[in-house]
Amino acid sequence: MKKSALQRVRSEYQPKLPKALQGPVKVRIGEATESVADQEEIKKLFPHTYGLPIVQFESSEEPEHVEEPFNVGIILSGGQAPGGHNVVSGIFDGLKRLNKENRLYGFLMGPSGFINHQYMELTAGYIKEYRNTGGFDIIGSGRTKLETPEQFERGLKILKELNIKALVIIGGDDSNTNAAVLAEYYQNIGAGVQVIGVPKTIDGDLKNKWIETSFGFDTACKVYSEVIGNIQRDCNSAKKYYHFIKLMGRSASHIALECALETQPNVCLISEEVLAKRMTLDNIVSYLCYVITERAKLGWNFGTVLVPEGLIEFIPSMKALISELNDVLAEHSSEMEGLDEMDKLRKIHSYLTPVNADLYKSLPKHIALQLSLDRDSHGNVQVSLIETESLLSEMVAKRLDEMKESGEYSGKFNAQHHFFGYEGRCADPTNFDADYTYALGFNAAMLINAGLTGYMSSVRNLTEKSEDWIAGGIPITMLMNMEKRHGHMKPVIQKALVNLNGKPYLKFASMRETLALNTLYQYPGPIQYFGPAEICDRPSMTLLLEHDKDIN
Ligand code: FBP
Repeated sequence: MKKSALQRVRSEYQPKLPKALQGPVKVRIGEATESVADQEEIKKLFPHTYGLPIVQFESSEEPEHVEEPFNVGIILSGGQAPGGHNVVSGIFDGLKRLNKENRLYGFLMGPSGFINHQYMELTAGYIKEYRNTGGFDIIGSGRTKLETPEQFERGLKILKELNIKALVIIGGDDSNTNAAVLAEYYQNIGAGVQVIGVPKTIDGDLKNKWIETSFGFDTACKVYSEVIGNIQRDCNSAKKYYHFIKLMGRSASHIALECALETQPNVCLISEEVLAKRMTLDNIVSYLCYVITERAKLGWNFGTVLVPEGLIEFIPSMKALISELNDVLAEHSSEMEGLDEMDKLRKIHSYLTPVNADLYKSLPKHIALQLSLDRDSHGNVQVSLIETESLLSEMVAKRLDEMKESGEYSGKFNAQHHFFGYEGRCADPTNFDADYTYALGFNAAMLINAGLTGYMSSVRNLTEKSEDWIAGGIPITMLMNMEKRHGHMKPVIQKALVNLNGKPYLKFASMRETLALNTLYQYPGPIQYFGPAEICDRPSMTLLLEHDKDIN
């Protein structure tokens, strides 16, 4: 693999570990836990892995106790997130510190490699090429849902063949839900296999007190913020376009909010607020037109609008439609096969209740079709395929035309559309993500050595220096609740959405009107790997604000 000059130097970077993981560890057992909701149902579904205690690692004077060398398997699951390669490096280094004979196997292309027995041994020489790089290409990733006993049994066969005693699943909320189900299954049948999860997702929606952020969020937001800043300079130079910028994040608006704090655009929509205020599509369009007409009065026919990817699902009327569409598509999928676009729309329309049918019909055809695409393997609408940014700008343009006719608006409106998502998912991790992911991986090796299963690797205190980070594990079941998926109630990890009483949102809300009616863009510039810590190691604004830190 030919490396760029930066990659060559960057590959030498040695991620920093928390003090507790720098030498032998001992385990401190904390309080027993409960799931975030639906305790009785979750307890019944996870009799062996429910209610386990939180654990924390501390430095030990005693050498680590490792009876026999052991083997570990890993799966990279779901969307790519910067730092995945360092999780693998961290696990590898942790295993080798415990015993030089320990081995690490990677299942190829996500959970399907596990089920279909496609794997490779990850050796020191192979891993070296991937240290501190972005991407999941070290073994590939995939979205196959691990959920049936047949899949678990097929996986167990290869685990036994390779003498693997623990499986690490590096994934988001859905993949970690699968990790919990698998841990419970193996525990129940006495398979002698531990399962450990690692919190990954650029979306930033897998978090709580013990998982302060999911890995990849920091890097992805910094990449998007750099490009949004560049667009804002362009916008402010030419002064002739409104840029509608959709940002990944599936349901939650954490990425949009973080980028807004970093770049100070004229508008940033927050899906969670839209839901809380029960806003309609029409209300959103009215707000955008208000900002555009007010700016036009000041002579400014340009601006930037950040749109979270999941917005459409949070508009209550759209949410009701999508929820019914999910059920209709799940129940009648076979009838849709082979239909052309118009017939598919007609068929779906015929199954909808009158209110939803009317709304469905009123949408531009391309948006109705995008809403009717197959769900992903976890039953989620593939929001990255819905062009919300163009839906909004089309509706705004139409409304502004009407306002022009009635004399309420006399400006010019030209829109540009952007969607930033895939651009940031495989960037080389920031120092923060490089250190965090390496620590998460190393820590996972320690959780395995402690004999734990059904746990998620937890490294916290992240706004402090990395040596002061706190390492340990939390039972995955404590993150779970019951939700409807594919038409059935299922135990799943509850998504952490933007908290409207939280500091990041309140900070943005306090600036919103000023940002809308002025031009106060910030230009964060590219990620820096070398230089002063305040530039290179600074965590996300979201994390800083959530920890009562100053962001100026
Ligand atoms: P994960 O939850 O698996 O980390 O993926 C997040 C994400 O990047 C979302 O932001 C986006 O909606 C989705 O993946 C896109 O999925 P795909 O890579 O399958 O197109």
